[in-house]
Amino acid sequence: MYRQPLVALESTVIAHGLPYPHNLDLARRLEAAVLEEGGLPRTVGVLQGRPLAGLVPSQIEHLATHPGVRKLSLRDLPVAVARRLDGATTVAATMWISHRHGIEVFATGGIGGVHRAAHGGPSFDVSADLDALARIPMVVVCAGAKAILDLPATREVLETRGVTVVGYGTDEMPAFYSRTSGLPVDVRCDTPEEVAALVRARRDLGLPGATLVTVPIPEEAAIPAGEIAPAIEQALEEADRRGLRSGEVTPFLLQRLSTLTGERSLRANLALLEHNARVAARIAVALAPPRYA
Ligand code: PSU
Ligand code: MN
Repeated sequence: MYRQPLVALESTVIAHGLPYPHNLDLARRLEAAVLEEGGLPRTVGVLQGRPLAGLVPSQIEHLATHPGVRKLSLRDLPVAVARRLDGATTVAATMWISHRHGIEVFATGGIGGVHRAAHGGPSFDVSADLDALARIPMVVVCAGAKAILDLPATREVLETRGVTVVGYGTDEMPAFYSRTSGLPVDVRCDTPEEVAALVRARRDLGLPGATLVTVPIPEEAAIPAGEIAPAIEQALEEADRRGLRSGEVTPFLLQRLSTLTGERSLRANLALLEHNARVAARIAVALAPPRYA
């Protein structure tokens, strides 16, 4: 069977990660970027209880504009299906639906991970994304884990759960807004073909779980870690004071950061998302065998 260069795109970033109209514009730009690189985009979401991989423009617009759209992680998927709800899918839920649709490559911004502890003790807020990465055999292209998280702890969990972390053109895991984190990757790849070879090896070994391709944000959009750190601290304090929990935390932090940085973090987020979509498309093309006329 001919393997198509399909690239899954998530919808939580559209519905809950970015403000309107940037979100809708970005959703369209991501699909265009995948097409330009020779890939076939498939934006994933749930509409009236149907898990779909390949939303049409009116469905994407619906997710980008309606306030009642839920953020769906794995645990929420059966609820949305049984109750015929509309929902945007997180990295974890997007992986599940894409995998069931035979899609192997997926592009996002930053994965979820281990949240920082609020008062010294453990927070136990660990994104279901990490669990999905440990169990679902896909190639997930991202700019690392979101900088609002405990990055060293997130790195440790990826190691424990057997996720191979690739540095795309780098020896260090990028830190979302910043290009470096001081944390090591498992292997560096400089071309889509090198990534494809790793993915095939993982497939042949029958290993569960993902290959996580971490791509540094484009230089011109990057924010040095020292510059973004005070804004992150402030946003975290505010989230703590408001007693935010569960899925509310990440969208609140991203939104506050955007305000606190004069939208610099928003521009960085948009730039890295588009770049990741391009890299994912190139990897999908490298994984699709050549077609003979
Ligand atoms: N990447 C972004 N912005 C986002 C996300 C990823 O650039 O908003 C979303 C993804 O859908 C990811 C989710 O799965 O944030 C993590 O949420 P939580 O920390 O609640 O698991
Ligand atoms: Mn969480």
